Amino acid sequence: METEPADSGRPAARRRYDPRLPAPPAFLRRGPWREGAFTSPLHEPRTVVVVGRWLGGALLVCFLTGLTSHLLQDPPGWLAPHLPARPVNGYRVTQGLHVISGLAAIPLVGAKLWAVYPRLFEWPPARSVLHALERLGIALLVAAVLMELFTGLLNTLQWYPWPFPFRQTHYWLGWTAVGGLLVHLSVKAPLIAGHWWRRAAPALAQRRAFLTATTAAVGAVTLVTAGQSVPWLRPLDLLAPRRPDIGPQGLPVNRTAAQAGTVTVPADWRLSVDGPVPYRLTLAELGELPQVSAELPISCVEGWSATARWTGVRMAELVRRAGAPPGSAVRVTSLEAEGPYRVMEMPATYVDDPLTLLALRVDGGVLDADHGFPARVIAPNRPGVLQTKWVARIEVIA
Ligand SMILES: Nc1nc2c(c(=O)[nH]1)N[C@H]1C(S)=C(S)[C@@H](COP(=O)(O)O)O[C@H]1N2
Ligand SMILES: [Mo]
Repeated sequence: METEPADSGRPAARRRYDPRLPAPPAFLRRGPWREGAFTSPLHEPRTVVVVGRWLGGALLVCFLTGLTSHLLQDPPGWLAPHLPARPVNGYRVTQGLHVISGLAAIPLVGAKLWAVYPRLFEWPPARSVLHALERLGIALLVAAVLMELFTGLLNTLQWYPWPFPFRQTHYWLGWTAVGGLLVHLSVKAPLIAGHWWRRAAPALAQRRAFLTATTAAVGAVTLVTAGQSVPWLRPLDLLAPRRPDIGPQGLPVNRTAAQAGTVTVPADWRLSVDGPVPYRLTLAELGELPQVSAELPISCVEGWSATARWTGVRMAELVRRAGAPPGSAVRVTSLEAEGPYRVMEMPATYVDDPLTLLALRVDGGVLDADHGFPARVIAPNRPGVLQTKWVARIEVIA
């Protein structure tokens, strides 16, 4: 083990205050402001850079997959017609990565903040206007990242204990964090470059232990939660809020029929299809149309995903029977009285995909009430929130 040269006999008890700058007033030199308040040798740039690289990687993956999710769920008008219905598991993978990288970032942010927190008690608090702005920027960055991780974690628990809308807030805070991160990286670029390579810093046994512990924490968090979206990690899925195989018909439910207030489907239920040639069908009549089966996942924005074998009528077939040409988009309305997922619009790429179904059955059985009986939408590469349950009406809109 190497130690840094130290006159006190203690490794790396660095001088707190720059002798060229005004010292803090005597009454302040207590607690975290006293000389020698921080004794760990790990409050140093190499440790910060190594943890920062991992954290930066996790945040980058989290941001890009989050952006993907946002665009798939709520695309601007110009983008909607270009969203791809393939790969079938695309959204499952990106959303799985979003939650995995976000959870991994939690221990990483803890390690990173611990390594740098003595800087909070720097003296003087700001050396110049520019320095004050930089510190303000870091405060904003830290606040945005912590809020993102906190709201995202609670979202996976389906817990929304705040008055603001989750998705928009999470989206704009994501941009705030990325903006703050880019400024931070450019300001710190020389420092980062100077400590990027191992040879630039003295080897420290404590650093190695700290980095190993951080890696272990990230590994543990990932292993006990990733099973909610990665099938072969399912047996280890101890801490994730969902086991993707627990629920009616072996599939989880995000919002039950009771929660949605549609427990009873009217006895005279008919599917209405509106297009150039509108028509209505009973469940029995729907069952007489050509039935198609497809292996498709439900990938919830809240982090879990599960694949099932769905059987029903192709959306394209229903639209064709209404006299609409290929390339038509539809609006689907649920029996549900109210709720953010009652009405859903589906661009033509999904409508035309041969795997997009109005499903009547799952894994061989009639749909459970909680999975959307009598009929639900299931389409490839789409967020779970758009897989509308308890369908009442399909309208051709373009
Ligand atoms: N009408 C309606 N459809 C809905 C929902 C809803 O609340 N209302 N929840 C959606 C969400 S968020 C998900 S993840 C999937 C879950 O489907 P499952 O409950 O069959 O697993 O259904 C979607 N379809
Ligand atoms: Mo969901």
